[in-house]
Amino acid sequence: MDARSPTTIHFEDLLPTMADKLGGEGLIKELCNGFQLLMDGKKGLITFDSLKKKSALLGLQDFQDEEIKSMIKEGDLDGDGALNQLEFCMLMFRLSPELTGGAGRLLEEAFPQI
Ligand SMILES: [Ca+2]
Repeated sequence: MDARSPTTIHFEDLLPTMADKLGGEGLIKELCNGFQLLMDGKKGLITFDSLKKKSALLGLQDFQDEEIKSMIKEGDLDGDGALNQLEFCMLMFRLSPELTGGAGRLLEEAFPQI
Protein backbone atom coordinates (compact mmCIF):
# COMPACT_ATOMS: atom_id res chain seq x y z
CA MET A 1 0.00 0.00 0.00
CA ASP A 2 1.25 3.43 -0.90
CA ALA A 3 1.91 5.41 2.26
CA ARG A 4 1.37 8.70 0.49
CA SER A 5 -2.03 10.31 0.37
CA PRO A 6 -3.87 9.34 -2.83
CA THR A 7 -4.73 13.01 -3.37
CA THR A 8 -1.07 13.97 -3.48
CA ILE A 9 0.01 13.81 -7.09
CA HIS A 10 3.46 14.81 -8.20
CA PHE A 11 4.69 15.13 -11.74
CA GLU A 12 7.34 12.50 -11.23
CA ASP A 13 4.72 10.00 -10.09
CA LEU A 14 2.72 10.48 -13.26
CA LEU A 15 5.57 10.25 -15.72
CA PRO A 16 6.25 6.49 -15.73
CA THR A 17 2.56 5.77 -16.27
CA MET A 18 2.35 8.36 -18.99
CA ALA A 19 5.45 6.97 -20.65
CA ASP A 20 4.00 3.47 -20.67
CA LYS A 21 0.76 4.63 -22.18
CA LEU A 22 2.04 7.13 -24.65
CA GLY A 23 5.52 6.06 -25.64
CA GLY A 24 8.33 8.57 -25.93
CA GLU A 25 6.88 10.81 -28.59
CA GLY A 26 3.47 10.94 -26.93
CA LEU A 27 5.05 11.63 -23.57
CA ILE A 28 6.92 14.63 -24.90
CA LYS A 29 3.68 15.90 -26.39
CA GLU A 30 1.95 15.48 -23.03
CA LEU A 31 4.79 17.22 -21.23
CA CYS A 32 4.49 20.13 -23.59
CA ASN A 33 0.74 20.18 -23.00
CA GLY A 34 1.60 20.40 -19.32
CA PHE A 35 3.70 23.42 -20.10
CA GLN A 36 0.73 25.10 -21.79
CA LEU A 37 -1.38 24.42 -18.70
CA LEU A 38 1.15 25.77 -16.24
CA MET A 39 2.60 28.74 -18.08
CA ASP A 40 1.83 32.40 -17.60
CA GLY A 41 -0.37 33.14 -20.60
CA LYS A 42 1.03 36.63 -21.06
CA LYS A 43 4.70 35.77 -20.77
CA GLY A 44 4.58 32.35 -22.41
CA LEU A 45 6.80 31.06 -19.61
CA ILE A 46 6.32 29.11 -16.41
CA THR A 47 7.04 31.47 -13.53
CA PHE A 48 6.86 31.01 -9.77
CA ASP A 49 3.48 32.76 -9.74
CA SER A 50 2.00 30.85 -12.65
CA LEU A 51 3.22 27.51 -11.31
CA LYS A 52 1.82 28.22 -7.87
CA LYS A 53 -1.53 29.43 -9.18
CA LYS A 54 -2.01 26.83 -11.93
CA SER A 55 -0.78 23.87 -9.90
CA ALA A 56 -3.48 24.68 -7.34
CA LEU A 57 -6.08 24.74 -10.11
CA LEU A 58 -4.85 21.36 -11.31
CA GLY A 59 -5.13 19.81 -7.85
CA LEU A 60 -1.38 19.95 -7.22
CA GLN A 61 -1.82 22.35 -4.34
CA ASP A 62 0.49 20.34 -2.11
CA PHE A 63 3.42 22.02 -3.77
CA GLN A 64 5.15 24.21 -1.21
CA ASP A 65 6.66 27.55 -2.15
CA GLU A 66 10.12 26.13 -1.58
CA GLU A 67 9.39 23.16 -3.86
CA ILE A 68 8.18 25.46 -6.60
CA LYS A 69 11.22 27.69 -6.23
CA SER A 70 13.65 24.80 -6.32
CA MET A 71 11.82 23.27 -9.28
CA ILE A 72 12.16 26.46 -11.30
CA LYS A 73 15.75 26.95 -10.17
CA GLU A 74 16.66 23.40 -11.14
CA GLY A 75 15.05 23.65 -14.55
CA ASP A 76 16.12 27.18 -15.42
CA LEU A 77 18.96 26.67 -17.86
CA ASP A 78 19.32 30.21 -19.20
CA GLY A 79 18.99 31.91 -15.81
CA ASP A 80 15.99 34.15 -16.55
CA GLY A 81 14.14 32.88 -13.47
CA ALA A 82 11.36 31.17 -15.44
CA LEU A 83 10.94 27.97 -17.43
CA ASN A 84 10.42 28.01 -21.16
CA GLN A 85 8.95 24.99 -22.91
CA LEU A 86 12.24 23.23 -23.53
CA GLU A 87 13.48 23.84 -20.00
CA PHE A 88 10.20 22.48 -18.65
CA CYS A 89 10.33 19.33 -20.77
CA MET A 90 13.92 18.63 -19.83
CA LEU A 91 13.16 19.18 -16.15
CA MET A 92 10.25 16.75 -16.32
CA PHE A 93 12.58 14.11 -17.72
CA ARG A 94 15.21 14.78 -15.10
CA LEU A 95 12.63 14.49 -12.31
CA SER A 96 11.77 10.98 -13.41
CA PRO A 97 14.66 8.57 -12.77
CA GLU A 98 12.70 5.75 -14.40
CA LEU A 99 12.95 7.53 -17.71
CA THR A 100 16.54 8.64 -17.69
CA GLY A 101 17.66 5.65 -19.71
CA GLY A 102 15.87 6.78 -22.83
CA ALA A 103 15.41 10.45 -22.08
CA GLY A 104 18.47 11.74 -23.84
CA ARG A 105 17.66 9.93 -27.04
CA LEU A 106 14.00 10.98 -26.89
CA LEU A 107 14.93 14.59 -26.38
CA GLU A 108 17.32 14.49 -29.28
CA GLU A 109 14.53 13.15 -31.46
CA ALA A 110 12.03 15.72 -30.22
CA PHE A 111 14.39 18.68 -30.25
CA PRO A 112 17.00 17.96 -32.94
CA GLN A 113 18.37 21.51 -32.67
CA ILE A 114 20.00 20.71 -29.30
CA1 LIG B 1 14.76 29.96 -18.25
